[in-house]
Amino acid sequence: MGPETKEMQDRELKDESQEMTGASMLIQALARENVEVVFGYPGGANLTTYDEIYRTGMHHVLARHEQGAVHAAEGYARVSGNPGVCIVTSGPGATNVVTGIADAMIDSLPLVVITGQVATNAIGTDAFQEADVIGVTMPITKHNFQAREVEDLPRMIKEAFHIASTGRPGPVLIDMPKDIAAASGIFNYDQPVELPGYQPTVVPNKLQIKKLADALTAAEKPVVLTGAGVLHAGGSDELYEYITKQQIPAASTLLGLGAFPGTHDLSLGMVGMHGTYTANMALHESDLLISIGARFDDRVTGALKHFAPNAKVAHIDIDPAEIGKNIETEIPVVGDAKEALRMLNEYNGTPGDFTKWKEQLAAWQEEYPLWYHEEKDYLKPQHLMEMIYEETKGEAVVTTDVGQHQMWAAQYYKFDRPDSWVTSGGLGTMGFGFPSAIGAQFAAPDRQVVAVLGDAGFQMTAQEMSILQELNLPVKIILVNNASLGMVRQWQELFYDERYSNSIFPIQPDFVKMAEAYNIKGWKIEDPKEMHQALRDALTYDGPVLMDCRVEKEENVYPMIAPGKGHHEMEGIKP
Ligand SMILES: Cc1ncc(C[n+]2csc(CCOP(=O)(O)OP(=O)(O)O)c2C)c(N)n1
Ligand SMILES: [Mg+2]
Repeated sequence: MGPETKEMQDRELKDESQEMTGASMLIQALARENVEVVFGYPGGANLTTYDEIYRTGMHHVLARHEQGAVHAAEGYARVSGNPGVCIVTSGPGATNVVTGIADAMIDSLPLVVITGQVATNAIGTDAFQEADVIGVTMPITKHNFQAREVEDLPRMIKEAFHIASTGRPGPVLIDMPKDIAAASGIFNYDQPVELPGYQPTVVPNKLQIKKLADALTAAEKPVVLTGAGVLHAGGSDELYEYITKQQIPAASTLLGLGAFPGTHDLSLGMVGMHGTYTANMALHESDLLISIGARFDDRVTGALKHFAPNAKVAHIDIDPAEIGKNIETEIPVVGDAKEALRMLNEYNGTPGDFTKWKEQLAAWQEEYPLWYHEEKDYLKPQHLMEMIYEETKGEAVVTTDVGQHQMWAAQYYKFDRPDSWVTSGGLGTMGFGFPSAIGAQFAAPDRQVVAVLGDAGFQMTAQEMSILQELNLPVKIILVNNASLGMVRQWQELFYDERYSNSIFPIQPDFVKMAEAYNIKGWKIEDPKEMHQALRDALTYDGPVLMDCRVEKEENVYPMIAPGKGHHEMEGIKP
């Protein structure tokens, strides 16, 4: 795959305290942060930086649109656990990454985004390609900087990586004016990061841990809700020990899938709008809800007035602002999920006995599993997901776009690993799935990466097929083609009396030809009988593939909690 990733690491690091340009400082700093690859796009305001990239041979992947670059950086961050890095020019280059920055912010992904800026003396003059990126990204970054003196750069970059990757991870932006990139100064990267105003609490309060352990002993119907915070903390081993030792049933948010193995007996599946009946009812009936790194998003809670009416709520989160934000919390635990779980595992409380509760949950699982009508003449998208799961043996990295296919992937691919699921949960960004698969493939060059995409979402960032072609990245694109904005169509069917306003495509491109234009192998599958073999061929094909899978157009995602309804009011459960 691609150019050598080792190049950067092997590149000689320049001596400390050497005089160099701002652009050179940036590249030196990235090497010191062990950045393997950056995703970006050049332009007038960052030409000096790109000249430095040229001279040093830094591993840079040229996206074909800045949105592609930033989503690739997100996919890389999600799978590698390290900050994704993105370099773009000023003005339109910078505004093109705004969606990805907002996406990373709400899904807590560590990013370092370097935007070019017009020269310092032109800032505020409406100069060519000037945009107030600091103003625009203030509310959607964990922090942002504008370099005004070249010697500030090393400190800012070091702080940017520190802030992006510690505490609750998130995107940090450095705006780098053109003259600062060209100016010379002394590079000093050895100063420690000193941020008195930023000291995330990692180790939770022992008394709160004890309170939580005692509450579990007293509980009869406990349930754990795992969120992405467990994944960001790298705490899935500790989570496994906690859940299995204490024998607590566990539900997951969309973004938390894989933190605890989806195929384990204690796994209840996903909660929320399209979660499983059992996971949602478990929350509804529970007397102790232990949320770990989940933030009670409205798609998870349903109507707040009905949410977990009998439960005492314990909430472990590294971001204190999340605790009590949406849900009243009896046992707040501020700290890193891995650390909190380690402390819970060490605490020798009296174990509870949840046998009756688990029997009830097992009965629901038996009676109301995920289900769909099987049909001979149409390919069922749910069946497609089951086939992808089977053919990849659950070992692939799966990325998705946003819509029905995303929900089916979440429902039917049983994620057992913590590093295999890349999806846009909070922002729900169409166009995310394909470029994030490219980033994921860089983070896991030896793994199979499957991009499960909607026919509409794919068209938002399809130009990144150029990267697959250029680098022969073996990403497998599976288009779940229902010739519509399926999720919009579903809502129009259910809540707008079937007035399908602008949600059904009257025409579509020939996706196979589109793939072929990029020298990518394309398949179109219409006959459901051919699907399984074709999928097998595609997944074992040596190189990038696009499969245009024609699925039943009118299929809806069920079960479902309609807007304004509670967990106990799911529709479309198995009759
Ligand atoms: C950038 C963006 N614009 C609009 C939406 C609203 N939206 C959510 S799902 C959806 C339909 C997506 O269609 P497709 O990608 O084909 O996926 P499907 O639901 O058909 O599986 C739309 C328009 C969005 N999530 N993101
Ligand atoms: Mg669609």
